[in-house]
Amino acid sequence: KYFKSLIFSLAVMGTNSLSAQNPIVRDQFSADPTARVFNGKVYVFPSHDILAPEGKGLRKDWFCMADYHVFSSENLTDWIDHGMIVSQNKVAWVDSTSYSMWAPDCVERNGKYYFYFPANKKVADANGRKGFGVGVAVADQPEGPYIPLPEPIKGVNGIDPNVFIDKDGQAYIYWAMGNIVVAKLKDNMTELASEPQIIANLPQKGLKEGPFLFERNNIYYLTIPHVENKIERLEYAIGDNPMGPFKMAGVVMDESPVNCWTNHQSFVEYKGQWYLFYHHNDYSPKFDKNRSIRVDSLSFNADGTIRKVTPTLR
Ligand code: FUB
Repeated sequence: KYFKSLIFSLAVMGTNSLSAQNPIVRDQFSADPTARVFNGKVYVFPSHDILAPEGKGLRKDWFCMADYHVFSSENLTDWIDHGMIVSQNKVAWVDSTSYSMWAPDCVERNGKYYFYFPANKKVADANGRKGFGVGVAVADQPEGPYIPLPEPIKGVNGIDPNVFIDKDGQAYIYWAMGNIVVAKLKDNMTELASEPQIIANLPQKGLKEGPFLFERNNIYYLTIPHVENKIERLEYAIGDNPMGPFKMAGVVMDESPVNCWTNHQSFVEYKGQWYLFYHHNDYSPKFDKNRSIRVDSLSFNADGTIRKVTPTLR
């Protein structure tokens, strides 16, 4: 389970500037990385891309994901794969023939770890909706074991959950379904405390997935992939409230120059340095649904705007 990135190296290039040899997971495909700092270590919760198994009636040209692993590191060089934490076969509400375990998140509250994941539902809800729901699995440690709740979160129909706990203790959940949606979470972290609302003032087109919100110096950054011409560009909007309104503020990372349709981001501060986690199809140049997670350092201008990150692509 323990592996060392072969040529992952960190080279100091100036104040607060590091470049890394990527990707960071090399023995399996991984995507949609959410990085969190728990107990002095960085934990990364990615999706786990696989090739569609034969004989299951699955599209060969689409995303295929059956489970999640979690990885941790104390130095961003040596990574431990803690193994599978949640699988589609073990979640009561998930259609285990769908291979649809897309981008997840994990947060800690009062010593419990809440892992949020989207997947296709087995049965339609009271409103007749099947589609994607968002489930929660709970653990006492970031590595697990995680116990999935028997039902998805009521009122959340969509993909790519992201949870943010503000300084006053209020938790928010963001997700995507046509638009970017936000709602407050109850303290139990598993039920909505407010009606879902579409985040106002964002571009009308091209925001389909992957919201990730973080706060720095009282600025709330809503980061998001934006697609205008087939390939996603990582952008961000800023505001002074977790529910918005937000104002689009710039680009964090340009579109892939070599045709990876998706990108998906998370931001974390670790030992005084900020990092952007994202993905690219490093090990699958001809099939961009088999991706690999990456990390690069990130910095801010004095006014709080984000300096664009150039990916350390090979
Ligand atoms: O990994 C499947 C989907 O692709 C994610 O949910 C999106 O964010 C995109 O990365």
